[in-house]
Amino acid sequence: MPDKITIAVSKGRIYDEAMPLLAKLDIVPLDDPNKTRKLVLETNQPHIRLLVIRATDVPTYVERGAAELGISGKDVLMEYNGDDLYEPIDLGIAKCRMMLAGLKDAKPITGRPRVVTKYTNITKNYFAELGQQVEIIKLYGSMELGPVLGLSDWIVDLVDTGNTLKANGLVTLEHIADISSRLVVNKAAMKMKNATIKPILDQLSEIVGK
Ligand code: PRT
Ligand code: MG
Repeated sequence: MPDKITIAVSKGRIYDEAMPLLAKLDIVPLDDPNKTRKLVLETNQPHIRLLVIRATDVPTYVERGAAELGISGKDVLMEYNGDDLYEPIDLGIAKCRMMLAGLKDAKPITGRPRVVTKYTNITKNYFAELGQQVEIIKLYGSMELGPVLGLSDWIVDLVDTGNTLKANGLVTLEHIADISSRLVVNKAAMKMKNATIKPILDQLSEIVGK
């Protein structure tokens, strides 16, 4: 009997890009999260189910063992301070960059630069390494508005095409990190359910070429 496995994944771009990978392992959900209100999706494999949750909650579920596996953006993992998680595979999906950005026609900054972001830990660590004093202001969305409305000098956010920045008169200033989604594994489950988890890891590594 294979062990029961729960895979935590967020709806949206990660789900959309992860499902083709799982399909190559013959793991296919029986419901479409965009068409059902179910948060737990059975798959064609009776011992495997998907948990569809907020992106920022994936590490919490996996670290605490509520899910054995998860698929999570590197941005979320960098921001999350956990150590009971293995991060064995870069799946190479949902790629983007973590960037520092500011107004295209910015006035010179006087005093400590103010930075709006939802990634306060990443931002704090980034500027600490540079030895630069900044004031970090937490927002939960629409970070681009910070500099436009004079709330901040800079923003730290994810950038893909750059269209969102451009539409708001912002330009990138510094590259902080390359982002993609990673497979994460609960440490205890890695030992206890190794017979079931190891083949999944091996197949995924092979598929993504790592
Ligand atoms: O939507 P919800 O609030 O539930 O959660 P979420 O916004 O975290 O989920 P989702 O699905 O939007 O993003 C989940 C993950 O996708 C992130 O954690 C990243 O790892 C990854 N990802 C990849 C991105 C992007 N690319 C991306 N471009 N997440 C967000 N964006 C946003 C960015 O924040 C900005 O607002 O898209 C905008 C920029 O895009 P461009 O193309 O205009 O540059
Ligand atoms: Mg979103």
